[in-house]
Amino acid sequence: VEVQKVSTAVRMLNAADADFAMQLDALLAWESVSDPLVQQRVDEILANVKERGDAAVLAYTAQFDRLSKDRMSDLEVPRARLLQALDNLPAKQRDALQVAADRVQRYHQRQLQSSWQYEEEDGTVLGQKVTPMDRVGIYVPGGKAAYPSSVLMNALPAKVAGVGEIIMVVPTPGGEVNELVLAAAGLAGVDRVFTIGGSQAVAALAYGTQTIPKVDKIVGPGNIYVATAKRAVFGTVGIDMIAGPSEILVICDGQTNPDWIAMDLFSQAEHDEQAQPILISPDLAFLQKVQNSIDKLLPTMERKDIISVSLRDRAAFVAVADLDQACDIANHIAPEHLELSVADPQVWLEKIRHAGAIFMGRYTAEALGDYCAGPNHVLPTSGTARFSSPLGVYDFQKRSSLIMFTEDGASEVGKVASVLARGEYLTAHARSAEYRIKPD
Ligand code: HSO
Ligand code: ZN
Repeated sequence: VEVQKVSTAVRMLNAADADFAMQLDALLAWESVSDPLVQQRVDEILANVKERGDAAVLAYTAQFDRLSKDRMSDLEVPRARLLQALDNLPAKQRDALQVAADRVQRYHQRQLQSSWQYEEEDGTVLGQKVTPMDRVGIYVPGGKAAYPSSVLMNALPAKVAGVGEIIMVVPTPGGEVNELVLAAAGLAGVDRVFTIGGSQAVAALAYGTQTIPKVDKIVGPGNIYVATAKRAVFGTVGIDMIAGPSEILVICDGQTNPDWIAMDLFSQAEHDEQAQPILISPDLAFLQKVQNSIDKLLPTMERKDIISVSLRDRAAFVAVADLDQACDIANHIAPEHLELSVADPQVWLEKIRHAGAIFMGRYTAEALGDYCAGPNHVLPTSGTARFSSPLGVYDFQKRSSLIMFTEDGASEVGKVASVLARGEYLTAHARSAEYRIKPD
């Protein structure tokens, strides 16, 4: 048997190198796997569920999750069972979950948008009416990737938005349920839970079946089958983002305990072999110290196998001239998580334009944000923070425009509409407006 050496030396990039930009971009490149075979399989599953409903979902669940039931209702977890799971948790876990939920709820409360109207001089009223969605679906992965914290992060913003009904799906291969996930669903106020997963669950939520109600939007992470299915049903329903592997970018002035920084990098690396931890510092000696911390700490980590692959394949230390340059690089990367582990984070915050979440100061470990700081941990990855935002209450609210003219207003604005409509040769439009123009 070959003894595998755990390679822990993180690649070192220097921002002063001529080909630094190329090296960095090569490292950032991450192809979201799109497999034509998966696509074909998913299309088939979607079509089948659309046509046959419950029967198809039951068959796929038996096939993929080794869970055979006669009726769809046997795959529903009653709300009382969720509350029982919550009750049965050790007090310490229940309390922690409760504190996290309270903090997340309080933070998201601030994101609520409200309706508004204003009146113009002639009495014309314009405005925007904000409405929550009627029903949303939350996909929760099963097995090892089942995170109760993600149940809170997906369900609570919907709850705060005032969504009428929250339907959760979670695969339970072999019938094995995760009590913490059920408890989190109970706490977050999820209305109905079905133990189904994969593309068949996405299809059931998107099209509705005899038992599973059709939702308006599907959120939550999942494997390639789930992601492919979500992409395919987009348009029939809304979806949130399609997330890539987790990323953490730490900018450090060299004055933080190197063990802390090493562990912060590990904290995202342990999610996934493809997770990306990057550390930027103007202090070369500090980078060496963090490398020493990594060498010391890695063997003690439960998930050292995953962490070491992430470190080997996707991590980097970047030596920069100063913190200004560090911020420029951070903006180029647009990381999911950015730690500003520096003396004066508010000063450097000014320079940061693209990041999913910004963790300010030496005490602010990203892990706190993953669980209980309050902001959402569903964040844009793979540079998409350039144009998108954390999951929030606004993702579960939509807007309708409001327009109300008075007789005078309709007459005046109607003249403008008439001219524009005739320019487009749309006579019905023009005449509809002209009927309401008052004769002089
Ligand atoms: N860091 C993950 C969220 C998470 N961490 C859940 C722990 N549990 C999102 O990027
Ligand atoms: Zn995490």
